[in-house]
Amino acid sequence: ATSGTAAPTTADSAAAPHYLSQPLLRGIYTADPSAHVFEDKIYIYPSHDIEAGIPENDNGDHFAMRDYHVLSLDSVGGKVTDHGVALDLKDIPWAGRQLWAPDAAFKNGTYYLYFPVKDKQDVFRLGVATSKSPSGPFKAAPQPIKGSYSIDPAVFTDTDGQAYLYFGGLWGGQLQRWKTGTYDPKAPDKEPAGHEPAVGARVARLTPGMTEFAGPAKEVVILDSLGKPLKASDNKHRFFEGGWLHKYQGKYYFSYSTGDTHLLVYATGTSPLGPFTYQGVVMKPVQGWTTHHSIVEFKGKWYIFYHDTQLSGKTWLRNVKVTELKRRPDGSIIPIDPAG
Ligand code: FUB
Repeated sequence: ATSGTAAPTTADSAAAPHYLSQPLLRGIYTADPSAHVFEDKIYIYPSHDIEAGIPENDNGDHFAMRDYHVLSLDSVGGKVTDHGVALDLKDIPWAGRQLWAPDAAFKNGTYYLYFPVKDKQDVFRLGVATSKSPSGPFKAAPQPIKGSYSIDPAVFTDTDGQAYLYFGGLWGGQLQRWKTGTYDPKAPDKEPAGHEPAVGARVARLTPGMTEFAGPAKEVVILDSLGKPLKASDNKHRFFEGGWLHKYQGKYYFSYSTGDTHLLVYATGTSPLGPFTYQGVVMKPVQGWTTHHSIVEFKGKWYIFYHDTQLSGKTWLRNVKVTELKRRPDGSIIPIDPAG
Protein backbone atom coordinates (compact mmCIF):
# COMPACT_ATOMS: atom_id res chain seq x y z
CA ALA A 1 0.00 0.00 0.00
CA THR A 2 1.30 3.49 -0.80
CA SER A 3 -1.46 5.62 0.68
CA GLY A 4 -4.33 5.46 3.13
CA THR A 5 -4.02 3.49 6.36
CA ALA A 6 -2.71 0.18 5.14
CA ALA A 7 -3.09 -2.98 7.17
CA PRO A 8 0.23 -4.49 8.28
CA THR A 9 1.79 -6.72 5.62
CA THR A 10 4.74 -9.04 5.94
CA ALA A 11 7.45 -10.24 3.59
CA ASP A 12 9.37 -13.37 4.46
CA SER A 13 12.87 -12.08 3.86
CA ALA A 14 14.30 -15.20 5.48
CA ALA A 15 13.45 -16.98 2.25
CA ALA A 16 15.91 -14.79 0.32
CA PRO A 17 19.21 -16.60 -0.30
CA HIS A 18 21.54 -13.79 0.85
CA TYR A 19 19.40 -11.97 3.38
CA LEU A 20 22.12 -9.57 4.46
CA SER A 21 22.47 -8.04 1.01
CA GLN A 22 18.87 -8.23 -0.21
CA PRO A 23 16.19 -5.51 0.01
CA LEU A 24 14.22 -5.85 3.25
CA LEU A 25 10.93 -4.97 1.57
CA ARG A 26 9.69 -5.23 -2.01
CA GLY A 27 6.08 -3.94 -2.04
CA ILE A 28 6.99 -0.26 -1.68
CA TYR A 29 10.22 1.74 -2.10
CA THR A 30 11.89 2.75 1.17
CA ALA A 31 15.11 4.67 1.96
CA ASP A 32 17.04 6.46 4.74
CA PRO A 33 16.39 3.71 7.36
CA SER A 34 16.72 4.93 10.95
CA ALA A 35 16.68 1.81 13.13
CA HIS A 36 16.06 1.53 16.88
CA VAL A 37 15.35 -1.30 19.29
CA PHE A 38 11.96 -0.76 20.90
CA GLU A 39 9.92 -3.42 22.75
CA ASP A 40 12.56 -6.07 21.94
CA LYS A 41 12.23 -5.64 18.17
CA ILE A 42 14.00 -3.55 15.57
CA TYR A 43 11.81 -0.70 14.33
CA ILE A 44 12.85 1.06 11.13
CA TYR A 45 11.77 4.63 10.34
CA PRO A 46 12.48 5.09 6.60
CA SER A 47 11.51 7.56 3.90
CA HIS A 48 8.80 6.22 1.58
CA ASP A 49 9.99 6.84 -1.97
CA ILE A 50 7.43 7.37 -4.73
CA GLU A 51 7.45 8.12 -8.45
CA ALA A 52 6.21 11.73 -8.33
CA GLY A 53 6.87 12.45 -12.00
CA ILE A 54 9.06 15.50 -11.18
CA PRO A 55 12.22 15.94 -13.32
CA GLU A 56 15.50 15.01 -11.60
CA ASN A 57 17.71 17.92 -10.38
CA ASP A 58 20.56 18.56 -7.86
CA ASN A 59 18.09 20.14 -5.43
CA GLY A 60 16.25 16.84 -5.12
CA ASP A 61 12.83 18.19 -6.15
CA HIS A 62 12.02 14.74 -7.53
CA PHE A 63 12.20 13.31 -3.98
CA ALA A 64 8.60 14.38 -3.37
CA MET A 65 7.59 11.89 -0.70
CA ARG A 66 4.16 12.23 0.93
CA ASP A 67 4.00 9.84 3.90
CA TYR A 68 5.93 7.55 6.22
CA HIS A 69 5.57 3.83 6.85
CA VAL A 70 7.18 2.18 9.90
CA LEU A 71 8.75 -1.28 9.47
CA SER A 72 9.64 -3.81 12.15
CA LEU A 73 11.72 -6.98 12.46
CA ASP A 74 11.54 -9.57 15.24
CA SER A 75 15.00 -10.76 14.26
CA VAL A 76 17.61 -9.88 11.67
CA GLY A 77 16.90 -12.45 8.97
CA GLY A 78 13.24 -12.80 9.95
CA LYS A 79 9.98 -11.34 8.72
CA VAL A 80 9.68 -7.64 7.93
CA THR A 81 6.36 -6.06 8.87
CA ASP A 82 5.14 -2.92 7.12
CA HIS A 83 2.79 -1.21 9.59
CA GLY A 84 1.20 1.02 6.94
CA VAL A 85 0.93 4.80 6.94
CA ALA A 86 2.27 6.27 10.20
CA LEU A 87 2.09 9.96 9.23
CA ASP A 88 0.76 11.71 6.13
CA LEU A 89 1.86 15.08 4.70
CA LYS A 90 -1.75 16.32 4.73
CA ASP A 91 -1.90 15.88 8.51
CA ILE A 92 1.06 18.19 9.19
CA PRO A 93 -0.51 21.68 9.47
CA TRP A 94 2.61 23.70 8.53
CA ALA A 95 4.00 21.39 5.81
CA GLY A 96 4.43 22.25 2.14
CA ARG A 97 6.22 19.42 0.34
CA GLN A 98 8.87 16.68 0.52
CA LEU A 99 8.82 14.42 3.58
CA TRP A 100 12.47 13.37 3.80
CA ALA A 101 14.49 11.11 6.12
CA PRO A 102 12.95 10.77 9.62
CA ASP A 103 14.12 9.32 12.94
CA ALA A 104 12.44 8.29 16.20
CA ALA A 105 12.99 8.17 19.96
CA PHE A 106 11.21 6.85 23.05
CA LYS A 107 10.81 8.42 26.47
CA ASN A 108 8.41 7.88 29.37
CA GLY A 109 5.78 5.90 27.44
CA THR A 110 5.76 8.12 24.31
CA TYR A 111 7.36 7.57 20.91
CA TYR A 112 8.61 10.66 19.07
CA LEU A 113 8.97 10.85 15.28
CA TYR A 114 11.27 13.62 14.03
CA PHE A 115 10.93 14.53 10.38
CA PRO A 116 12.11 17.14 7.84
CA VAL A 117 9.66 18.73 5.43
CA LYS A 118 9.62 22.00 3.48
CA ASP A 119 7.27 24.56 5.00
CA LYS A 120 4.87 26.60 2.89
CA GLN A 121 7.73 29.05 2.08
CA ASP A 122 9.78 26.11 0.72
CA VAL A 123 12.28 26.14 3.60
CA PHE A 124 13.14 22.80 5.22
CA ARG A 125 12.25 22.64 8.94
CA LEU A 126 12.12 19.76 11.41
CA GLY A 127 8.84 18.62 12.88
CA VAL A 128 7.94 16.26 15.69
CA ALA A 129 4.98 13.89 16.02
CA THR A 130 4.01 11.59 18.88
CA SER A 131 2.38 8.22 19.43
CA LYS A 132 1.88 5.67 22.18
CA SER A 133 3.00 2.93 19.78
CA PRO A 134 6.38 2.59 18.01
CA SER A 135 4.55 1.92 14.75
CA GLY A 136 2.26 4.96 15.00
CA PRO A 137 0.03 6.47 13.82
CA PHE A 138 1.82 9.67 14.88
CA LYS A 139 0.19 13.04 15.53
CA ALA A 140 2.22 16.03 14.37
CA ALA A 141 2.75 19.11 16.54
CA PRO A 142 1.10 22.21 15.00
CA GLN A 143 4.42 24.04 14.40
CA PRO A 144 7.97 23.02 13.44
CA ILE A 145 10.56 22.71 16.23
CA LYS A 146 11.65 26.28 17.03
CA GLY A 147 15.22 26.92 15.83
CA SER A 148 15.25 23.87 13.54
CA TYR A 149 16.16 23.86 9.86
CA SER A 150 17.56 21.70 7.05
CA ILE A 151 17.10 17.89 6.92
CA ASP A 152 18.06 14.44 8.24
CA PRO A 153 17.23 14.51 11.97
CA ALA A 154 18.88 11.75 14.01
CA VAL A 155 18.32 11.34 17.75
CA PHE A 156 20.84 9.95 20.19
CA THR A 157 19.94 9.39 23.84
CA ASP A 158 23.01 9.13 26.03
CA THR A 159 23.37 6.78 28.98
CA ASP A 160 22.55 9.69 31.35
CA GLY A 161 19.16 10.13 29.62
CA GLN A 162 20.02 13.38 27.78
CA ALA A 163 18.77 13.29 24.16
CA TYR A 164 20.54 15.09 21.30
CA LEU A 165 19.16 15.89 17.86
CA TYR A 166 21.68 15.90 14.99
CA PHE A 167 20.60 17.35 11.66
CA GLY A 168 21.64 18.97 8.40
CA GLY A 169 22.31 18.26 4.75
CA LEU A 170 23.96 20.22 1.93
CA TRP A 171 22.70 21.23 -1.54
CA GLY A 172 18.95 20.42 -1.65
CA GLY A 173 19.05 20.02 2.17
CA GLN A 174 19.73 23.82 2.34
CA LEU A 175 22.30 23.69 5.18
CA GLN A 176 24.68 26.05 3.30
CA ARG A 177 21.97 28.73 3.44
CA TRP A 178 22.11 28.93 7.26
CA LYS A 179 25.70 30.21 7.61
CA THR A 180 24.64 33.33 9.51
CA GLY A 181 22.04 31.55 11.66
CA THR A 182 19.14 32.86 9.57
CA TYR A 183 17.95 31.52 6.22
CA ASP A 184 19.59 33.23 3.24
CA PRO A 185 17.51 32.50 0.13
CA LYS A 186 20.25 34.12 -2.02
CA ALA A 187 23.01 31.80 -0.74
CA PRO A 188 24.38 29.38 -3.34
CA ASP A 189 22.57 26.13 -4.00
CA LYS A 190 25.75 24.20 -3.27
CA GLU A 191 28.80 24.65 -0.99
CA PRO A 192 31.24 27.41 0.06
CA ALA A 193 34.54 27.77 -1.86
CA GLY A 194 37.06 24.97 -1.28
CA HIS A 195 39.46 26.94 0.96
CA GLU A 196 36.63 27.82 3.35
CA PRO A 197 35.79 25.61 6.36
CA ALA A 198 33.48 22.69 5.59
CA VAL A 199 29.86 23.24 6.60
CA GLY A 200 29.19 21.08 9.65
CA ALA A 201 26.10 19.18 10.71
CA ARG A 202 24.21 20.72 13.61
CA VAL A 203 23.40 19.31 17.06
CA ALA A 204 21.00 20.52 19.74
CA ARG A 205 20.16 19.15 23.16
CA LEU A 206 16.46 18.25 23.43
CA THR A 207 14.44 19.45 26.41
CA PRO A 208 13.21 16.76 28.88
CA GLY A 209 9.85 16.92 27.04
CA MET A 210 11.67 15.87 23.80
CA THR A 211 9.76 18.31 21.56
CA GLU A 212 11.98 21.41 21.71
CA PHE A 213 15.64 22.42 21.53
CA ALA A 214 17.07 23.23 24.96
CA GLY A 215 19.23 25.95 23.35
CA PRO A 216 20.48 27.08 19.95
CA ALA A 217 21.87 24.33 17.69
CA LYS A 218 25.67 24.27 17.39
CA GLU A 219 27.91 23.15 14.56
CA VAL A 220 29.43 19.65 14.68
CA VAL A 221 33.13 20.15 13.94
CA ILE A 222 35.11 17.36 12.24
CA LEU A 223 38.89 17.54 12.66
CA ASP A 224 41.61 15.94 10.56
CA SER A 225 44.42 13.87 12.09
CA LEU A 226 46.38 17.09 12.81
CA GLY A 227 43.46 18.52 14.79
CA LYS A 228 42.48 21.03 12.06
CA PRO A 229 38.81 21.47 11.00
CA LEU A 230 38.10 19.93 7.59
CA LYS A 231 37.89 22.26 4.58
CA ALA A 232 34.96 22.47 2.14
CA SER A 233 37.21 21.13 -0.66
CA ASP A 234 37.86 17.91 1.28
CA ASN A 235 34.81 16.20 -0.15
CA LYS A 236 36.02 12.65 0.55
CA HIS A 237 35.93 13.38 4.29
CA ARG A 238 33.65 16.34 5.00
CA PHE A 239 30.05 16.06 6.18
CA PHE A 240 27.38 16.18 3.48
CA GLU A 241 24.17 14.74 5.02
CA GLY A 242 22.71 11.80 6.93
CA GLY A 243 24.48 12.10 10.30
CA TRP A 244 24.13 9.35 12.93
CA LEU A 245 25.54 9.11 16.45
CA HIS A 246 26.21 5.91 18.37
CA LYS A 247 28.26 5.15 21.45
CA TYR A 248 30.62 2.19 21.69
CA GLN A 249 32.76 1.43 24.74
CA GLY A 250 32.35 4.98 26.06
CA LYS A 251 33.38 6.68 22.80
CA TYR A 252 31.03 8.70 20.55
CA TYR A 253 30.96 7.74 16.87
CA PHE A 254 29.53 10.32 14.46
CA SER A 255 28.99 8.76 11.02
CA TYR A 256 27.68 10.48 7.89
CA SER A 257 27.48 10.53 4.10
CA THR A 258 30.04 12.44 2.04
CA GLY A 259 27.40 12.96 -0.68
CA ASP A 260 29.12 13.66 -3.99
CA THR A 261 31.96 11.24 -3.15
CA HIS A 262 29.39 8.55 -2.29
CA LEU A 263 30.95 7.26 0.96
CA LEU A 264 29.75 6.63 4.48
CA VAL A 265 32.52 7.68 6.88
CA TYR A 266 32.96 8.22 10.61
CA ALA A 267 34.69 10.37 13.17
CA THR A 268 35.03 9.83 16.93
CA GLY A 269 35.06 12.04 20.00
CA THR A 270 34.72 12.15 23.76
CA SER A 271 31.55 14.28 23.86
CA PRO A 272 28.25 13.93 21.94
CA LEU A 273 28.65 17.61 21.03
CA GLY A 274 32.03 17.03 19.38
CA PRO A 275 34.51 17.89 18.12
CA PHE A 276 35.04 14.57 16.33
CA THR A 277 38.22 13.38 14.65
CA TYR A 278 37.91 11.75 11.24
CA GLN A 279 38.70 8.01 11.37
CA GLY A 280 37.78 6.27 8.13
CA VAL A 281 35.27 4.70 5.79
CA VAL A 282 32.23 2.78 7.06
CA MET A 283 30.82 1.81 3.66
CA LYS A 284 32.10 2.11 0.10
CA PRO A 285 29.72 3.38 -2.62
CA VAL A 286 26.42 1.55 -3.15
CA GLN A 287 24.40 1.30 -6.35
CA GLY A 288 22.68 4.72 -6.54
CA TRP A 289 23.94 8.30 -6.01
CA THR A 290 24.52 7.90 -2.30
CA THR A 291 23.25 6.04 0.73
CA HIS A 292 21.90 7.02 4.17
CA HIS A 293 22.40 4.83 7.21
CA SER A 294 21.84 4.05 10.87
CA ILE A 295 23.83 1.88 13.28
CA VAL A 296 22.17 -0.15 16.04
CA GLU A 297 23.06 -2.92 18.50
CA PHE A 298 20.62 -5.82 18.70
CA LYS A 299 21.08 -9.00 20.73
CA GLY A 300 24.83 -8.58 21.04
CA LYS A 301 25.61 -7.73 17.41
CA TRP A 302 25.94 -4.40 15.63
CA TYR A 303 24.09 -3.73 12.38
CA ILE A 304 24.12 -1.01 9.75
CA PHE A 305 20.87 -0.22 7.94
CA TYR A 306 21.28 1.57 4.60
CA HIS A 307 19.72 1.75 1.13
CA ASP A 308 20.60 1.31 -2.52
CA THR A 309 18.68 1.21 -5.79
CA GLN A 310 18.83 -2.51 -6.54
CA LEU A 311 15.10 -2.90 -7.21
CA SER A 312 14.53 0.11 -9.50
CA GLY A 313 17.89 1.31 -10.85
CA LYS A 314 16.55 4.86 -10.20
CA THR A 315 18.19 7.14 -7.63
CA TRP A 316 14.84 8.29 -6.25
CA LEU A 317 13.25 4.81 -5.85
CA ARG A 318 15.36 3.13 -3.20
CA ASN A 319 15.20 -0.04 -1.07
CA VAL A 320 16.44 -0.49 2.50
CA LYS A 321 18.95 -3.16 3.47
CA VAL A 322 20.85 -4.33 6.55
CA THR A 323 24.24 -5.89 7.10
CA GLU A 324 26.42 -6.61 10.11
CA LEU A 325 28.88 -3.93 11.24
CA LYS A 326 32.18 -5.39 12.39
CA ARG A 327 35.00 -3.77 14.34
CA ARG A 328 38.64 -4.36 15.07
CA PRO A 329 39.65 -5.01 18.72
CA ASP A 330 40.40 -1.26 19.15
CA GLY A 331 36.77 -0.40 18.24
CA SER A 332 37.58 0.93 14.76
CA ILE A 333 35.04 0.02 12.09
CA ILE A 334 35.98 -2.45 9.34
CA PRO A 335 34.90 -0.81 6.03
CA ILE A 336 32.04 -2.56 4.26
CA ASP A 337 32.05 -3.13 0.52
CA PRO A 338 28.35 -3.43 -0.32
CA ALA A 339 29.23 -5.17 -3.59
CA GLY A 340 31.51 -7.69 -1.92
O1 FUB B 1 15.46 10.91 1.08
C1 FUB B 1 15.76 12.24 0.76
C2 FUB B 1 17.19 12.57 1.04
O2 FUB B 1 18.06 11.72 0.30
C3 FUB B 1 17.63 12.35 2.45
O3 FUB B 1 17.17 13.33 3.35
C4 FUB B 1 19.09 12.32 2.28
O4 FUB B 1 19.81 11.87 3.38
C5 FUB B 1 19.22 11.45 1.05
O5 FUB B 1 19.22 10.09 1.40
